[in-house]
Amino acid sequence: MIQNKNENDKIIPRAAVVQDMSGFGRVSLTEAIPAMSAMGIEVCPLPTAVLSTHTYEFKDYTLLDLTDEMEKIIAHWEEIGLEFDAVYSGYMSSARQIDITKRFMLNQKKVGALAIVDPVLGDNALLDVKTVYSDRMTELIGGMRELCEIADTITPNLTEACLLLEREYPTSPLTDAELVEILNGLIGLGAKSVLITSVMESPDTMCVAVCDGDEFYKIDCGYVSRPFHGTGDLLTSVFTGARLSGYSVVNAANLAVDFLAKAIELTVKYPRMPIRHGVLFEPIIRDGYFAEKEHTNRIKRLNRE
Ligand code: PXL
Repeated sequence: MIQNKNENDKIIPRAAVVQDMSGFGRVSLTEAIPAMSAMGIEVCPLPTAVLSTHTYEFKDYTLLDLTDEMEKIIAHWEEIGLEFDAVYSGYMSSARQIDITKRFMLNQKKVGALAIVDPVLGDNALLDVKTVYSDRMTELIGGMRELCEIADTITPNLTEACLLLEREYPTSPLTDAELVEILNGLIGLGAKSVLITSVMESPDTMCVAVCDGDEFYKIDCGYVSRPFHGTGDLLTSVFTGARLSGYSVVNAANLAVDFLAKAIELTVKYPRMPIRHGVLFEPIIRDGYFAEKEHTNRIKRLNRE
């Protein structure tokens, strides 16, 4: 029953973000909330779990699973008739969480919400047989494929793209033709558009590959030879914020990549900052990045032949 119709009198776009809240380390909600709020989006967190830190290079972190609570939160939101302009999902710890998220997304899609899925499964070519073929991983990969089926946009990194398509992780930089093949494979899972992150174009250039319908692009990331943690969550957060602000898929991807490039440029000025602390994005927001009218255009067309 709708208790108060005004609940849906939106002045700015409203997004539900289905992710964990990791207290320290800059991932998931601690990135999505500040970044998207700074873009003028109302962010409504649907927390999947509360952790003391994220799980990369931290031992003995605490984790409170909120799967049961997710169902109650959704039930209350539905009871008050809340409608979202986007539902955006990221890291998920079980097939049941994915299933709950899928049902919520499908309901919100009926009222016009964009469904944006970051199929978080792993990174850095983490394709060793034991991890990939564990029961849990098989379940997660299957669940993520189902989410990809109903998504408007998916944003896997190259490792996740290979897991979703059951492809070997490439041992050398991909040609444009190979990239088109992988993008088409992912589109085949059901999404309308795809962003693949962490794609090596040559030994020292990295890009985000984009497919929107039958248009293919590469967005130049620059390249720094060390890992950065939590960047996938920031990228999808800014992408979602930009889509809700009226940007096309490729322009939203460009904004997200450019924002990350600025955060990485600042982070590398502090070489003693541990990788697990993530990237310094807060000063970029403080300095008004999203209020600037012009951002660097990093878009190149992908050669389809
Ligand atoms: O998407 C990154 C991420 C999110 N949430 C948790 C994580 C990680 C990556 O390490 O551990 C809890």
